[in-house]
Amino acid sequence: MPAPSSHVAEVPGGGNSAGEERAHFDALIAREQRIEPRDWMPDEYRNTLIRQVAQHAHSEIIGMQPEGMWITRAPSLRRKAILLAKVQDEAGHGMYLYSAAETLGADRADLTAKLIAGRQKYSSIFNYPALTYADVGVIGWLVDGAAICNQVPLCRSSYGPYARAMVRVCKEESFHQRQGYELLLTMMAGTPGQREMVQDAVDRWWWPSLMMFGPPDESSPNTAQSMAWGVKRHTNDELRQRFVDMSVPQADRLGVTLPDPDLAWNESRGSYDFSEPDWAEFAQVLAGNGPCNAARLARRRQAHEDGTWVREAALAHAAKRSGGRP
Ligand code: BYC
Repeated sequence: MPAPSSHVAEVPGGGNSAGEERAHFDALIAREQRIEPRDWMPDEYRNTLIRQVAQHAHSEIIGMQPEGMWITRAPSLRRKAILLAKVQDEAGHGMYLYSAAETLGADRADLTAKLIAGRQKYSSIFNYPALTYADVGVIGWLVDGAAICNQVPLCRSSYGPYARAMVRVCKEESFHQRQGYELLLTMMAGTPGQREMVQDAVDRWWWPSLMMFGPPDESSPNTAQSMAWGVKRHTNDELRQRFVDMSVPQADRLGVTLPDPDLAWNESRGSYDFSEPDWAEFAQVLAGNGPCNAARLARRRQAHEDGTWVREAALAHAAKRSGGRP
């Protein structure tokens, strides 16, 4: 189905003066219609989107690393094929998102340069190590599960190219979550040692997964404005609660214990109560001091350097085909 159009004719007042353009933008947002690359938009809106979309793209690309190292060590051909497909999907998500950032005027090479110089963020979750094959399952179940909670509402984000990219990304994330859960169900039906590996991985990934949703609402500097613009549709705490409510019955079905002694159903709220993640640890990870920050950036930097000849060859080929025209 086509996305709602933001064509000028649908909102009276779409004009050329600065005031009229601002009014047109505000009217599109108020009507929950999409902003498209051709539309005028305030610099702050553009910059917020470039910030979020670039961080999102970087997360997909850096996010290939924790699981990627298990491709050559997968326990069977079937598991290897599944994991290869998943990690390739993440690369594809990064590419859609860099393309969405380009529609805002960002330059892909510049975004990559900022990432590898440590000047742009990526999700905190990928600064934790994947220690056993059970981590592959738990990343699929919890990390992709958290990503789905966060990203399904982004399919209704006000910026058209970002929202449309999210539709395909969410379909693929759904497969990613299921393959993780299916792997864990298989391991839980295995030996006591396999069940211990799963529980250990759940203990390590639960809290970082809750941190993926960002700081608590009262200390989130960007949420209010991003919600007013329809860039975000829910606050960080709303989505975190949704994720906990979704995960508890899934943990019960698996037969694992979530590592929070205060996790309890709250009848009056119709939701689970849960403890606060360690926000001091979150701040440390964002400051570059998580267990794997240095290794993740070093690996990304190396991959970028190793790919120099490919970029040069592609550019030379494109120049030759265009006969030297820009
Ligand atoms: N990690 O005011 P706030 C995947 C930053 S990958 C790092 O709440 P906002 C997958 C935040 O950027 C999917 N930084 O900000 C791939 C801000 O810093 P700046 C990744 C974080 O933007 C491979 C500051 O803290 N998903 O699925 O309103 C394998 C204050 O925060 C984090 C996305 O990127 C964090 N966790 O909300 C498997 C989703 N949280 O920029 C799976 C798209 C916060 O002011 N992004 N910060 O310096 C979003 O929805 C929002 O940007 C956030 C943060 C909810 C993350």
